[in-house]
Amino acid sequence: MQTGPLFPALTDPTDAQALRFSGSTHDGALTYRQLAGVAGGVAARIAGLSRVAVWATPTLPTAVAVVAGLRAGVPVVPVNPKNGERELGHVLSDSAPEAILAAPDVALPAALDGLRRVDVDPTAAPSTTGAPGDEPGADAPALVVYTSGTTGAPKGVVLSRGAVASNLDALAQAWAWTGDDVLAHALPLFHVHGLVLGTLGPLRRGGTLHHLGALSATELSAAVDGGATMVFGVPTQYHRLAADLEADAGAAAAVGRARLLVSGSAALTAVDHARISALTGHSVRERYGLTETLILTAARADEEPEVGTVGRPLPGTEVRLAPLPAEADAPEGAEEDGLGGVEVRGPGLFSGYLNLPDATAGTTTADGWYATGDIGRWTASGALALVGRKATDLIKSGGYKIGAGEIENALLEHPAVAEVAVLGESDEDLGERVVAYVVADGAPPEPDVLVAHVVGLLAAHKRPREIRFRDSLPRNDMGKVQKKLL
Ligand code: MCA
Ligand code: AMP
Repeated sequence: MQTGPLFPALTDPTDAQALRFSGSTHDGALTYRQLAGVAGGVAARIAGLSRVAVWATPTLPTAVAVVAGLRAGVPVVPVNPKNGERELGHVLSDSAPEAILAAPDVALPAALDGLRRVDVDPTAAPSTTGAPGDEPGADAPALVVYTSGTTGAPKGVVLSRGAVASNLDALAQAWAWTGDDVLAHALPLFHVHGLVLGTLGPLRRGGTLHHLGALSATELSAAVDGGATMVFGVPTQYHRLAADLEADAGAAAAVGRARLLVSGSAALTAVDHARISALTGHSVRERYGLTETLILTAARADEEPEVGTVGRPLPGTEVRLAPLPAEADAPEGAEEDGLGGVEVRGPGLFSGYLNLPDATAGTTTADGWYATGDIGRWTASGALALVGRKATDLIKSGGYKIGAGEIENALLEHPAVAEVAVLGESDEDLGERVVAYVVADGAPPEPDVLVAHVVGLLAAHKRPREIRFRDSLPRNDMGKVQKKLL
């Protein structure tokens, strides 16, 4: 459990580099001394607030704003700046922040007009008010991260300071991650992967984050030549990087000089694993987690990973496989011995869904086990292999979790849509892509009209990549759509 400050390196800061952002409109870098000063200034302005939102562009001001919130002991709600009108409205009304933290030159949407704006300028003069007082304890909330469920609007996952700290410390053990490491990635800063692991991770170690803007061969090879030692990415990024590196042997050799490549948020295919390995000489380490649980398992840096697995449970985290109920929407081959529902118990678990006590109560057993909804099996070496998910209503596209119900609800609001079923189909680049089966009310509209309707309400990455019109949808005796038959 966390004791002491979340970021020890900010307590007695040095001139070592903490943050570096390149490839975006807010290029820039801060040492620990500068970060302590600037974040301290912002922290002083928000101290005492109950919660703040951060306009989470992949930029230096976002990282500073989140550190400021954590230093001030004010829970932070990172907001996806590409949210559609509907998601943004929901996140704001549900999380009720008392201020929005953003870079000074960013134009914010009208939905934020009523909120106090706190400009975060990394070049501002450092705080003269000195170090903040005592930090809150391990149980205090650090972040509220919004994530899609199978139905309804996204839910706010409350993550405590202790959960964040203990999970990062366990990952540090697995990957021999120290203050000497420079982590390179190009992940968004409103999810656990890019924000907790990718930003708070290096800062907790006293090391460096180098955010690249995009995980291209050019950016990444230059970053490694400039000292980056570790790389994080989602499988879609590694898939695209492999294609880039196949055309650039020099860049592939440079990336090979990094210490560790890590993939997560979705499954890395064996093909892309082999491509990256042939190009760089590195076996990519996979790790597995959920917003609600943080990271459960990881392939270790000091062991050759078993391809097709997500490694062993992290120190301090228990993982078990529960028998699958007979009626579970199990993936093909589920009858095979050894498959079970992945459950986890440990210090990384969330504190609950914001404002949703009933939904929260259903997620964890009395003795602390959380059912992930994923299906897996143990391999002989004790690593976890994931084979599927119980719900057909959750889609993982490019590492983003997308709830089918949210898109179905949006489509049903269109007058030309009578019935709809949304599901994920396998996609080489995105892992899964969103497909909508629609029964039209009258003459079927142009597919583009329905896609534009969804984009008007939700983030563009949730839009259907394909609309397929049907005369009817297959339903069971209860009237529930049987997506497996589509
Ligand atoms: C972008 N687009 C997408 C996706 N991303 N469509 C479907 N699925 C996606 N994932 C759309 C955009 O809306 C846009 O549409 C067009 O593609 C190009 O957008 P752009 O921003 O240029 O996209 P990109 O740079 O190609 O993005 C691909 C990406 C991105 C880098 C793979 O999806 C990404 O950053 N994924 C990471 C997700 C992530 O961090 N997940 C962590 C959550 P238009 O042209 O219409 O505008 S999971 C988690 O936190 C747990 C704990 C874990 O295990 O890590
Ligand atoms: P999220 O709620 O967005 O954090 O997504 C969590 C889900 O991502 C998990 O329940 C898994 O289905 C999936 N996931 C995360 N990491 C991996 C991985 N390494 N391999 C396969 N699936 C993963």
